[in-house]
Amino acid sequence: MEVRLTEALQVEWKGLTGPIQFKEGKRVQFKLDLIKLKQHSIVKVGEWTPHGHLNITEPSMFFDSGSMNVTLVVITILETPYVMMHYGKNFTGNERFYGFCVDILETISHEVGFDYILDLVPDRKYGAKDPESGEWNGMVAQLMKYKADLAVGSMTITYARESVIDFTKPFMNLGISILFKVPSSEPTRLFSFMNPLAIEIWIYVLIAYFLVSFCIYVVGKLSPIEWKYIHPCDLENISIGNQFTLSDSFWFTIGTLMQQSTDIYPRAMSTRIISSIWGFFSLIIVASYTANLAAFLTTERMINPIENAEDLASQTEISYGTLDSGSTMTFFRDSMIETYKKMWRSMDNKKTTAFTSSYEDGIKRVNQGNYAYLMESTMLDYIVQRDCNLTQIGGLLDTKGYGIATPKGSPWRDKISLAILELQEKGDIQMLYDKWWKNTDETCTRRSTSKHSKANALGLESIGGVFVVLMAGIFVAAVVAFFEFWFHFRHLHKATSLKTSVNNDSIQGVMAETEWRYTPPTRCFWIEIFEELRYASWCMNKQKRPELNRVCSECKIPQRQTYI
Ligand code: CWD
Repeated sequence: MEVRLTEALQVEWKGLTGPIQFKEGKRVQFKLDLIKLKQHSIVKVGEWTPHGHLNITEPSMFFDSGSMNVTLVVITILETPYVMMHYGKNFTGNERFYGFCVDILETISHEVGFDYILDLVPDRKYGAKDPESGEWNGMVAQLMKYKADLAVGSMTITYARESVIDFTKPFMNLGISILFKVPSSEPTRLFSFMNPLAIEIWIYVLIAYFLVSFCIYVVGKLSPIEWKYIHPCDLENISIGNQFTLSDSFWFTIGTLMQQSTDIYPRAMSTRIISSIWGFFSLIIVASYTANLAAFLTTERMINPIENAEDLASQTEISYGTLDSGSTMTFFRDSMIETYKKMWRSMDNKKTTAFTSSYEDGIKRVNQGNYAYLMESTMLDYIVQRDCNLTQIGGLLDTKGYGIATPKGSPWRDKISLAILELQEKGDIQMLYDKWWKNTDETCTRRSTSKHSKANALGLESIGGVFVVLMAGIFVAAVVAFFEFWFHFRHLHKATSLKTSVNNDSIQGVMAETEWRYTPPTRCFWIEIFEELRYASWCMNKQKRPELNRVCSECKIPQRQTYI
């Protein structure tokens, strides 16, 4: 053995377990293994060093009983129907407790093989971390301090908790939802008949009515077929009139909309197109209105001021809150979603009123009105099945599960997780759920929900297409009217040109003396068309249509023609 003695009373040599050093008479640089005797072996469970002191590397070894006759300390919290309590002298120890979670615990204890002492958590809290001090409270703190082996109840598995304690596999899945008072039914109003269509549809129908009436008036004016002789037998009196006067156009469209016929019958292709499209439009609007009116009359409409969390966040009239120091509260506190952040700010500002110490307080406040309670859906289901004045609003804001909590590294976690999976697969947990949620006499009978109106005012998204069809129809009719006008005018122009040239021969004979020569029309056509359009748009109906007395400066022909 080689022993080296250095200055300052230091000695160092290599032993069987490695280097051995002494400094100033004390041993330095060494490590002690902490071992545990198991049934068949010795297991290293930690180590001790002069600097780091004790470091337990296998904490689970300290929990492993190795025997079946172990009694675990289980803490819980009262929460109907998970854990409830019998009060009175007749009930002592575990007998005091009953409920869904108590049944699960009992079943698991038989499966896994342990006894337990069930007791309530002293501060009656599930457990939340104080953001300032970093301290935990409730059942989580009890487990962290190893004051209990298990925490059983409606304990939500969360990320923050999972970092300080362990959870088994979830035995129930849930999410946060909104508990609110059942909305009152809407009072009947004098103008309820307007409800089937949204207000913007009424406005658009009115606009469409004016537009179509005006279009039919203009198209009627343009279309030559709509002009007819007022006195067809009086050859001396060549008066022509148009059946689509402004007032008649309005009368014709309202008649069609009201599904009544009028004595005006469109004769031109263009006016027929526009009339058919308006007829189709009227049919759809009237049919939709009638069908939706029936739905509105046969169902009871409910006034629901809020429909989801966004509605809650965007108003200030209805206050809302959660259970204090629970996972619902921490969900809003830690959320990164803008709506939930906003809700948290609102709740945090009204700390004293927003948070309740028990969910019963929350329900009481909801029943008083103007308050929404954000709570876990499983509990919410239980409540709404029993209190017909309360209802769930919207869906779930998140999804999570309830698990049984253990201290970090507890050997019971995996065993209980296995037992939970087995109970789930066998359907035992579902049976327990039915027992505590459904098979009781406390459930209330709700009025048939089919009576509650699902009828909504028809909006642009439902019948907006018919307006598009109408616009397309007006466009087509306008194009057709233009062609009708064009072809008729060309025909007319040709006829008058022919007549003029015949006349010109004789005029030229007369004019030859005055040395005037007729020049064939060039820009005359466009001036004529302009004149004709002006006549069509300004001519008041049932007036004697003036004979065209166009003195066309371009053509230099004094014309006096009768427009037939
Ligand atoms: N908890 C909660 O935060 N909200 C609720 O509505 C109910 Cl019923 C309970 C507590 C939660 N389960 C937790 O573990 O913190």
